[in-house]
Amino acid sequence: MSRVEINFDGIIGPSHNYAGLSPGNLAAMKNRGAVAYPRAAALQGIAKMRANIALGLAQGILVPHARPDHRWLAQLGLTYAEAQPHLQAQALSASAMWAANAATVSPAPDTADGICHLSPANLVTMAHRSHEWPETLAQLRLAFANPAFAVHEPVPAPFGDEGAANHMRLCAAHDAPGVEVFVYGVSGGPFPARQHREASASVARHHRLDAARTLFVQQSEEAIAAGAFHNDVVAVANERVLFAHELAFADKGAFYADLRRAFPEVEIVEVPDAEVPLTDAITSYLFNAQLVTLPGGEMALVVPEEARETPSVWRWLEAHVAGNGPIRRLEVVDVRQSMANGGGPACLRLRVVADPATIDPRFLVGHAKLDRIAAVIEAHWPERIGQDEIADPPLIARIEAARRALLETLGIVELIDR
Ligand code: SUG
Repeated sequence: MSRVEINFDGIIGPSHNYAGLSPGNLAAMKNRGAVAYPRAAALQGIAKMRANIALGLAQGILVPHARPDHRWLAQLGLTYAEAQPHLQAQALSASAMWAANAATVSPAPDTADGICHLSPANLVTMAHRSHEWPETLAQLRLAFANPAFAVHEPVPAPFGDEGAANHMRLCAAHDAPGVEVFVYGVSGGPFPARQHREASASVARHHRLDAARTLFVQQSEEAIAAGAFHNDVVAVANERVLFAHELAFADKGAFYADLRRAFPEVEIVEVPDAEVPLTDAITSYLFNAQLVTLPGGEMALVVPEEARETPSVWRWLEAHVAGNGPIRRLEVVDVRQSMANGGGPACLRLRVVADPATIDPRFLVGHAKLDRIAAVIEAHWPERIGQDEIADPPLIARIEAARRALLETLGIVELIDR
């Protein structure tokens, strides 16, 4: 058996639109009301997956959720036609694309029972995301049905859990025991803290993690106030490397000391605020990059185009790669449609370390399957959605038919009538 890191990307759904639903997410609020291009968005996501495959990485998918979410509206006693515009937007959101918020994953080498644990995030802080978990749970139960995995129920409300976006794992190699770091927020500034410490602690207990190799770390209020609504906007880890902004954590001295104690091999690459101001880091999504280990053992950073366009960020990256830092290669991807809603390359993927043979093959992709998915997107995804169109019955019918066509193509028929 060989365990590898697999990136499961959320396929960008046919209802992708800009409704401005996430206070604290500066990009999403700035683009509220803009026209969205779901077809182009989804094809950008496919191109990102292809770039990862070309790097020699294993790739998986999670599929768009049923939108509008009629089950959720029914719980509110509404049909889509009856719902007010803000509830229509919340029911229609394609936010499940950001798979880093789908679940928290603890790979088998970290857990007491030697199986990989997954807990779907409840996402209770934002109404439009709070109804994602039932379908996420259904997808995880299909994809990870093998006894090599344990799929849990989400943490109960009101403890907010936003999944892997606030979780980092450091290890000598993906298949070796790791130190898991849970980053939580404490509200204080103008925006909500979406990850609660109680939720992180609950996930760690369910995942049967070793307390000596589990850290709970507070995100800095400054970072949340500057628009880092998830830790993965200001920090990312891969194997022995922690790559973080200087202002990411509330008490970085204590955190770094605890981390070095738990994992002496750690290499901390910290970006000073004087070189890359927090605002540049957040608008460029420098840290919302995929830090990946290539088959040859060296690390690459998959960054969005916006990182190349932000002078302070690109200067820092070029200097790092020219020096002898751990990031040896930069891969630039265009995910602008997702970025405009605050979702960068790392938001779009959920990392799972596992033997691919234990995963339902319908959720794994290579180029040939991506060709088939891209053909469905080209044929069925709406070209554009304006906010003044989200009540239109023909648009809704098209969105629903598009998802059905994709699930039929992938043979994931269990989810069609969700
Ligand atoms: O939860 N945007 C998402 C972006 C999630 C990014 N994920 C990570 N950082 N891992 C959010 O704020 C905007 C949708 C809208 O406003 O229509 C949105 O939900």
